[in-house]
Amino acid sequence: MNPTPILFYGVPSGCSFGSIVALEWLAQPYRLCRIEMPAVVSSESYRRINPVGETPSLLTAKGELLSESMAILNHLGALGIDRKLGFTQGSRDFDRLNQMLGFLNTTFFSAFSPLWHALEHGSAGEEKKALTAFGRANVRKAHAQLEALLGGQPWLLGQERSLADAYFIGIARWTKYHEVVDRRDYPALQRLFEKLEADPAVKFAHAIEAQQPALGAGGFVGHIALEEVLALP
Ligand SMILES: N[C@@H](CCC(=O)N[C@@H](CS)C(=O)NCC(=O)O)C(=O)O
Repeated sequence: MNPTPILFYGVPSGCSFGSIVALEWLAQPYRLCRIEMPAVVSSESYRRINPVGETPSLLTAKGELLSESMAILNHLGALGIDRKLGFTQGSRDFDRLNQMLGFLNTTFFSAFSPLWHALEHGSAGEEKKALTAFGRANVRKAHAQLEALLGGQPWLLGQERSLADAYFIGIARWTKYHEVVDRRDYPALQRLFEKLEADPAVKFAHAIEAQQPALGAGGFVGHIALEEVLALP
């Protein structure tokens, strides 16, 4: 039994960043378990948490394992309906959130896949050139599409900050990692990015990843090692 949820987040620069931000916005007690990629995420030990060998994963308050960002974000959203972190299934807001999360999880996230592959699998020569060109074109296209979806709105869903913004910021920073696209060519996205970077929960998530002192909103009750989680009754 594990009454405090545990988020397994990946470093460096995992897409689990968005789930950390979401937990901070939810402001209910949670713990974090740091997973190094690719060494630990692909280990037999971690595969007991997530057989796919990816982060994020969540051990919920009911002691159930959940993986996939969309599932985790929706789980957290359901716990935060009263504070508008999530919405009732079947409502227009729920549908709009899911639509945006779907775009981010498939088109926006996947656009970077060729670049990650080239980086992590030591591609060289013609293969690296092709992957990089493909990735760059994908990332540019996804940025143009998201810029159009955002329109003149302050946040991805409109007037209010949502889980989509939390997930966006964890992926959007990859442009720097891969030195691809100048976000200033997408002014609405750049404004959103800057606004989110100033958010205390985003600052907290950066500090956690960098193993710096992190000032949270009060929900974070500390780290737990993977071995300790696996030994939980
Ligand atoms: N479909 C999964 C994808 C998760 C995923 O690809 N996570 C990456 C980090 S962003 C990972 O764990 N990669 C393992 C590795 O790099 O070895 C989701 O949306 O949560």
